[in-house]
Amino acid sequence: MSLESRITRAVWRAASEDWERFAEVDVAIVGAGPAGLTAAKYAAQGGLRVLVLERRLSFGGGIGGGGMLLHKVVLDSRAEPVLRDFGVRYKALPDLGLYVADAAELLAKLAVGAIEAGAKVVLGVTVEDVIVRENPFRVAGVVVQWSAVPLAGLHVDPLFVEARAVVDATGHDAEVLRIVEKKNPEAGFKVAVERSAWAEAGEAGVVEGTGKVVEGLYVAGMAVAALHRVHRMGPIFSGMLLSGKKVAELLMEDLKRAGSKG
Ligand code: 48F
Repeated sequence: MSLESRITRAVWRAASEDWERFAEVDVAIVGAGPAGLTAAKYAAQGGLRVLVLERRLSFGGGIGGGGMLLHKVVLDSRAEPVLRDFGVRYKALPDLGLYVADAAELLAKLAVGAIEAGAKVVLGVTVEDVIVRENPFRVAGVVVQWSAVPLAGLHVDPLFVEARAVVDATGHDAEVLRIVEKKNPEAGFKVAVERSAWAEAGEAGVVEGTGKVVEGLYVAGMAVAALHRVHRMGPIFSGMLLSGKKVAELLMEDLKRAGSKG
């Protein structure tokens, strides 16, 4: 057998084994930014089957751009336990009451932490819709498509991932929430837009607003700001990490009660 034919067989076989497992998971997290990756680690560590679906061919979301393309991100002492759990090194700036970390290290270690805890991260896929059930209304999974398909302007039917819980961790655009709101008015919530910058209020508000939106659908990270009209906060990431951790804890409570499919 030629090397070429073995390469093709290896990719197909391993990918299809994975996708067969992805057909049904405990948690589908949309977006591999700071909130999504943090949620993925803690939920997987807690024994849930977690799949992270990321549109781009890279992870980290808004981390990589640092602050105005400078390669540092800001955190504060509230994020310290999470930084320690992921092994992210940081520098304290006592006169400013802040920590700084390298953007590249933060995004790489969040991804490593999520993957090593057992979460699967798939790149290059876009969530374009959700699966729903009615009476009572609930979100029962996501509808996925290769990101290249919409870019090419092709009409191709997608595939499905059934999930006991879906987390919108898509950042500023709150894409999953907007899709659910637009297509399912009976879901009974409205998505607005985030408010202008107020770092302190934004950091607190994102964590506070993290949680269940409707049955089967949760929100974490900057998507919370769009839902609850929270202020933006710029390149400080404690709120994103704590929001990810909070949603994982809620998922474990809610799903473990019903028993994991792990
Ligand atoms: O934007 P993003 O980093 O969201 P986050 O985790 O963190 C926000 C901060 O980065 C920053 C901030 C805080 O200081 O203001 O913006 O809330 O990551 C969101 C990820 O979701 C992907 C997107 O490519 C990005 O990597 N994404 C967005 N929509 C979809 C998606 C979709 N429909 N399907 C798959 N991935």
